[in-house]
Amino acid sequence: MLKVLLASRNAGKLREFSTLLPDLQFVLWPADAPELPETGAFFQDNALQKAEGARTWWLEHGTESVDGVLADDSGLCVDALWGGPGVLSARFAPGLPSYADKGRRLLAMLPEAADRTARFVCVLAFAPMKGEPFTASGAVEGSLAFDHRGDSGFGYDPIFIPDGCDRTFGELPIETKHTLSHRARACAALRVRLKASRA
Ligand code: ITT
Repeated sequence: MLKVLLASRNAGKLREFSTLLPDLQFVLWPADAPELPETGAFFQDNALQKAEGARTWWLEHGTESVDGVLADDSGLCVDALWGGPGVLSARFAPGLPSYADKGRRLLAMLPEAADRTARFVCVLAFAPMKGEPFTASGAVEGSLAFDHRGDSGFGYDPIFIPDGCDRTFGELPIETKHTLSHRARACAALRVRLKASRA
């Protein structure tokens, strides 16, 4: 079983990875480790920056040996906002305390007749302790709800309705999210890459 350092502090992502990648043994990013910079313009840049930054830090400060480092950069891209908040999803409306408030603020930015199409995007970067990092990505198409609905999942789940459903990710069972989410698709692609790299 691969032992992997998970370079994320997002509790929602951590919960999902333990279900989506059951064949990996995770070591959590320590509470006293530094914030990982994510200064890129694209999800891919940020995912690689986090994975490589965490690998460098772990090589010097790590308390146990791991096979590699996994990082996730993801976000909600809204067509009427020219793809925003996108890579800035975690930094959107920084003055608002909760994701419920951020979600409502995002919905309020859309004029009533606006195109509501949107997608969640996830790019995973895996940096082996020895060797070149690689990425795997996934997306799920959908639309923005008119209200904040449901409290399942995390982040912007309560305002996003995946195509083919009439409920938000906040209302759908987590098992349904795991069959079609951006992160589920990225994890499926990652498993294929990991398998190929070990063959
Ligand atoms: P780490 O960098 O420590 O992993 P982060 O929360 O800063 O945590 P990102 O920079 O990748 O992570 O930001 C992701 C943003 O997109 C954040 O606001 C999430 O709430 C949101 N997001 C990503 N995936 C999501 C999902 O499956 N459901 C709801 N919101 C999601």
